[in-house]
Parts: sequence; C-alpha cells; structure tokens
Amino acid sequence: MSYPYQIKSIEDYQQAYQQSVIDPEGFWANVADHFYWRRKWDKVLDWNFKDPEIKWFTGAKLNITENCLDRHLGTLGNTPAIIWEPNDPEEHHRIITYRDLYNKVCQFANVLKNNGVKKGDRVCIYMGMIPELAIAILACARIGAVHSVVFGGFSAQSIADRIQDAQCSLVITCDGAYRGAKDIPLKSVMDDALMACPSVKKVIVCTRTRTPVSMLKGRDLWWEDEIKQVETMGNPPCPAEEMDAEDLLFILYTSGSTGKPKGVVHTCAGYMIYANYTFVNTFQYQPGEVYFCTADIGWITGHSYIAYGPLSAGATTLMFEGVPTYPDAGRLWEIVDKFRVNTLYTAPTAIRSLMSYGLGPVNHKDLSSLKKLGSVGEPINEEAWHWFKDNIGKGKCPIVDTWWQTETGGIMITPIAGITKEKPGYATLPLPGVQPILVDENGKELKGNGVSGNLCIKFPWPGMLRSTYGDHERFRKTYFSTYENLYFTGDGCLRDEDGYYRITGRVDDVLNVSGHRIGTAEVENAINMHAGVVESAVVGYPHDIKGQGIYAYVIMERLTHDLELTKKDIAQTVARIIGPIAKPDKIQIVGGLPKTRSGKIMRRILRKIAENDLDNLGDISTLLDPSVVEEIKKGKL
Ligand code: 6R9
Repeated sequence: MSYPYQIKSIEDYQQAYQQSVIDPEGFWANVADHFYWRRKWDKVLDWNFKDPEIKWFTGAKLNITENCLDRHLGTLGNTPAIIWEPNDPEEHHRIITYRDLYNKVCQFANVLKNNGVKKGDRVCIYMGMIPELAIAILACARIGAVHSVVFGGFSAQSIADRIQDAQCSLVITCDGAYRGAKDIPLKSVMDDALMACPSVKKVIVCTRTRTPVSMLKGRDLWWEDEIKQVETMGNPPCPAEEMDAEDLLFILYTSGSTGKPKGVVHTCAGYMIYANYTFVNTFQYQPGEVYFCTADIGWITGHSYIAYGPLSAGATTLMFEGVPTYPDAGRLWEIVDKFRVNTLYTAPTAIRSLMSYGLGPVNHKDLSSLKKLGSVGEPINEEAWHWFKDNIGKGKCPIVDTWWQTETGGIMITPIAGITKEKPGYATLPLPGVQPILVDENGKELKGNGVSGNLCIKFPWPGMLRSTYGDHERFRKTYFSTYENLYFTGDGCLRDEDGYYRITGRVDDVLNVSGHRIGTAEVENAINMHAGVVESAVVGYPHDIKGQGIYAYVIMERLTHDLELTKKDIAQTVARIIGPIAKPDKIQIVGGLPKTRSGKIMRRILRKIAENDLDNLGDISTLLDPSVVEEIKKGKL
C-alpha cells in the first residue's frame, strides 16, 4: 500500500496546509481519490454551522470495510492485520492476517444478518479487548448496522442509558473480560442492564473467561454456535452493504457538561478519510511497520487508531487485552520487545504511572525497534514527556502529542512524527484541513501569536461529528451556540510566539481523569442517588498520576457516627451507577455549599479548596452565606 498523500517534509506540510485552507474541497477530493468507492461524490462539501448541517462527499457510495479489508486482499492477504496479545503473558498471542480478518468479518456479518439485523439498526457492543471486538464492529459496518461500543468499565445503569437512547435491537457481549488481575463479569452486568431495555431482541455472547453466565431462552445466543450455523451453510460470502457517504457508521457516547452523556454521531465517508489521513500522516506509517495503540476500543482512540485508521491503511495494528502494569510494570516494554513494535501510542496517565516504578522495569528490555511515540487524552506534563523521550525513545524517537476529541473523529493538532519540530507540552500545529481559532469570552478572535483563549474550529473537517444521536438541537446548542459560526471544543488553549498550540485543559464542567472524560454533573447526579444525600458538588483537583482527581463535596441529611463508612458507600454508589472510573478520590461531607444569591454553586471556590490553594479564594462577597467557605476550609484540615 502506498500513501500518495503522505507528507514527507516540513515544506510538504506547509504546502498541504495552505492548499487545504485555500481550496478545502480540492484538497480532500485529492485524498479521497485514493480510496475505494462504489460511486464517487457529486459534491465534496455542503455546510453551515448555523443549523448546523455538515455533509461531506454527497452522493458518494461506499462501504468502509471494503476499504479496510477487501481492497487489501490482493497485496496484503497474508500480512498481519491484527496482532493480539492476551492479558496473561503465558497465553498464546494471535496473529490475524488481512485474509483471516476478512473471512471472520464476513462470517460474523452473516451471523448478524441471520439474527435479523438490517442496515440502519443499532447494535450495542460491550466486550473486552479481544479480536472478536474488532470483528464485531467491522461486521456491523459490513452490513450497514450502526455500532455503539460501550467501554467494558461502565456499569449496568450506564449501559442501559446508552442502549435506550440509541434503541439498540441487538447486543454483542462476552461472558467476561480479563483486565489485569480482574475478571469483569460482562454478561452478568449486561443482564442487569437489559432489564430496562425492551428494544433488545437478541444477545450474542462470545466466550472468553468461561465465567458462568445465565442464558435467556429465545434471546441469548453463543457466538460460537452462531458461527457454526454459518459454517453449515457453507460460509457464504457477505457482500458489503452499499452505504451513502453520510449514512451513520457509529455512535459513541461521551460526557459533556450536562448530566446525560450524548451520542456522538459519525458517518461513513468523511470519518474514513479523516481517520486514515491522520493516521498515515501523524505517525508517518510505513508499510510493514508494527503499530501499537494502548487505548481500549471502547473509546474513540481505539475506534480511530486501533481499528479504522490502521486497517484502512493496510497497517499491522497490535491489540492488547490487558493493562500496562500487569503482571508488572514492564509489560508494555515486553510487548514492544516481543513484537518489535515500531510505533507506541499511549496516554500521559499510563506514562506517569509507569514512571512511578522507576527504570527497573525498563532496563534490559530491547526497545530498539521503536521509531515513533505518541500521546493522547490529556495534556502531557513536561516531566512525563522527557521521561518518555529519554527512557523509552532513547532520545531518538519523535513524540507526537496529539490533541483531538470524540467529536473530531481524528487527530486535529499534533506534530507530524519526525517532521514538525517538537516542544514538550505542546500539541504544536494543526494538521492540514484543520483551522483553529482562539477567542475570548465574548467570542472575539484573538489574533496573532502569544495569546490564550478558548479553542474553536472555524471550518469543517471530514471527521467531525454530524449530530448527537436523536437530538440535533443538543448538537447545535453544545457545539455551535457559544460562539457564532464556530465549533467550540470546550478546551482552553495557548498559541505561543512560534504559533504553536498548547492545550491547557477543559474550560467547561468536564473532568479528565486518567484521560477519561467525566462530566461533573453526571457524578453529582450519581452521588445524589445515594440515600441521605441532600446535595453535592464535584470538582477536579491535580492528581499526580490521573492528571485530575475527583473531589466531591456532599451535604447529608444527617450525620452518622461513621463518616468514613458513609464516604465509602457514596463512592460505591457512584461506581455502581456510572462505573469505577467515576469514583470520587476524595469526599468531604459539608454543612453547606458556596452559592451565589441566585443559587449557583461557585465551583471556582470549591476548586481552590480542593487544590489546597486556601489563601487565594478571590472575591467571596457575592455569596449568599460567606461563612460556609470558612466551614469547608476548616473541615478540610
Ligand atoms: C481523543 C480523546 C477529549 C478531551 C479534549 C481535551 C483532552 C485530548 C489531548 C487533550 C491536551 C492532548 N485532550 N488530547 N488535552 N493535550 N494531546 O481523548 O477524546 O475522550 O473525547 O477527550 O481530552 O480536553 O477536549 P475524548
């Protein structure tokens, strides 16, 4: 596979960038020419950020799996598409070639068809990181079903909310999942969720952990049995469904500043082009290289940079079932060594965690295959950046600090590996096609360099979300109503004297805990479900490993004598309602919350207290009752 649109030098980058701004349609049409289409587009782009409506490649027909699988069979049939490393290092790894993957996807796509799944139906996928997860999403895409992957760490309640919102008719899950020392009973959690989900008619269960499960007659089916049926039918091929460019490819739920996660909608053509373009360019992928992204497919990073980006590029993508610290903190380095990994794409929280174990686990591992390193999910602090650069990259590997979001579909601001001059802590420059703009509170553009403000994007890019599922008005409100005619990212950002971008973190009520987006309102809602809780307020505070930790202030109806137990119970309630990732790190029981006269909680003050910055609370005179602040400060000591 060759990539004629791969940038090779900084001059190339500048030229591509210029062209993408002067003639965006021509620019993206040139990229799109290198894909497989059933029918080409009538028009490259139709858009307005007012309604808002965004359409790329209108009139085009395609199927993303023909681009990820069929078109590679001739030249890459025997090339590994997926290398899978299990949680337990003693268990054998699996290598799935492009031909194997094609066969398995067709087989499972036929299983879905046999079970009544049709184009446009929504399918919820709740699985661990096994190859069948990648097969499941591609099988959905093959027949035009819309997948909605839910991360294996989410609770029954969170799954139910997502299934109901999307009205999924079928669920694909596993008996259980291995993650480090834990076995997660996926099917049993799913059973709880499904009590509230009448739309679900069938559940396909893939065997992984052999955890005992209960199978409901008429609803639950074993993956393996269903595959056998297709085999008895003589394994018929599964022709790809012809999709319109703007037909839905998938929904992925993400947290915002309001209580309810929203279903981010991505469509077929634009997403495909963008995931591929950004993968090939950012990581400077060369045929034959082994590429390893440590994310989970339950998040957007896994969708775009384990599955669709690499596979559409005919790359070899390594999929790891476990966690970086199991069975010990040398695991990632062992995997790099074992498979001669060339690119490692991970998160600052993982780097910081591994850093805390010192160099012991790194020493004596052969990391000489590494050529490129990447980071995603949250701002990377300089210490972690240098540790990664010096000890993992041995000073010779470029690091790409990639800024992007679930909503953007792919990487937006990043160095291009080995081409852009890097600067620790900076995502550096926008990729071609991306037009960032910084604005002040009032939406006034901050021109020139050496400015800092809210990060917006002023022109569409092919990978951007098209809507929030079932609620287009929410889409408009969330992203396009803060500043007229701009997509608002929710992030604060600095553009330095060199024109380099540094993302400083969320400016809305969204936390970033270990790279996971968590809305403060969501956590508050969960806390408020706990018996005896009157009200709560949640803020973030700096955490050495997680980046941000969750600090909850909680008012109780009455105080029990065992406050520690109450706090533990509250944390447990949050884990049960949302999932363990949203568990507060610190809970403080308080008598009142700092509110303005109009009843708004002043989070600024709570944030300062959580950060232990007790002497800089700023003006508290507008508070209804300033004495609560003293009380909270005292309670903290
Ligand atoms: C891909 C992904 C998006 C939010 C985003 C921002 C933060 C992501 C970052 C970064 C600084 C980076 N973020 N990458 N902040 N530097 N390189 O993480 O998507 O889960 O939707 O989170 O993550 O705050 O707005 P998602």
